[in-house]
Amino acid sequence: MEHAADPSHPRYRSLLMRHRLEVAAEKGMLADSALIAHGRGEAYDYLLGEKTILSADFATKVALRCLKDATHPILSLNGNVVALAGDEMLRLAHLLDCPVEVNIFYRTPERMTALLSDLNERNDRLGLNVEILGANPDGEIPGLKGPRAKCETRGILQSDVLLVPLEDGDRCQALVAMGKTVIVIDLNPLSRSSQTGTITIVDEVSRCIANMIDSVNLDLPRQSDYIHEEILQAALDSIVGGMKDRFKTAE
Ligand code: PTJ
Repeated sequence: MEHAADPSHPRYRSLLMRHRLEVAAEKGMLADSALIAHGRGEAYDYLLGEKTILSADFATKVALRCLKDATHPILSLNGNVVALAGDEMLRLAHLLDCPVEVNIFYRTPERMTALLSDLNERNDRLGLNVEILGANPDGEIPGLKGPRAKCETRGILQSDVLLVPLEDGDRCQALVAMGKTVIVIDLNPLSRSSQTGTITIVDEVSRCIANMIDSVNLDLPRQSDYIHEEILQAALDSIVGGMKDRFKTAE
């Protein structure tokens, strides 16, 4: 059930996202710290003007091209991502003809079951047949300790290009060290994941995936046109410049 708030309300989108998290929390899908992580994201999104900035739009298109050109692309999903953008992720995986893999930081059997069953329900409701991995973790990401290293051999382990929204910095670094192209979606341009990913999209996850779906048939820029430091700096500039613009309007 979606949120009952009026779509014309200025904070509708934000209320809708919070509601999605509340529903997911009730179903046991989320980590205890999921709402804290979301709050940090919301703060950055507010500073970015709650819109896709130009540099993020460019990074999105480069990332999409990498995913389309990959031999074994995969979309890695955690609790927050399934809650906020589960449908969009499945639609994108369908368009790319690739699997998704549930891969969570705070791993418990109960959360894995809740997330896998939520995704299976979404698949059915959307009339899609996306392969959903994560139930049989028979591999490990080298260099990481504990349950967060677990993954599937024919999923994350064999992938050459991965989409990892809201990723943990250590795991992002470990995946890059394996020689993979790691595409990060993170509203915080200063996070370790943003810094260490191969391609970073500083945007809200559901907005970013909707943009990817809309861009799937466009002529897309190449990875060689992407300059990581410039993309991150542009996001920081947008946050600072955005504030200047707000003060100008207030004068
Ligand atoms: O489901 P699990 O167990 O894998 O846990 C998921 C969370 C997100 C709780 C876990 O990975 C975590 O604690 O993440 P962090 O270290 O808080 O990092 C989350 C990053 O995502 C932060 O840099 C936030 O700014 C950013 N973020 C939060 N919400 C969004 C976001 N980025 C894009 N879109 C969002 N909606």
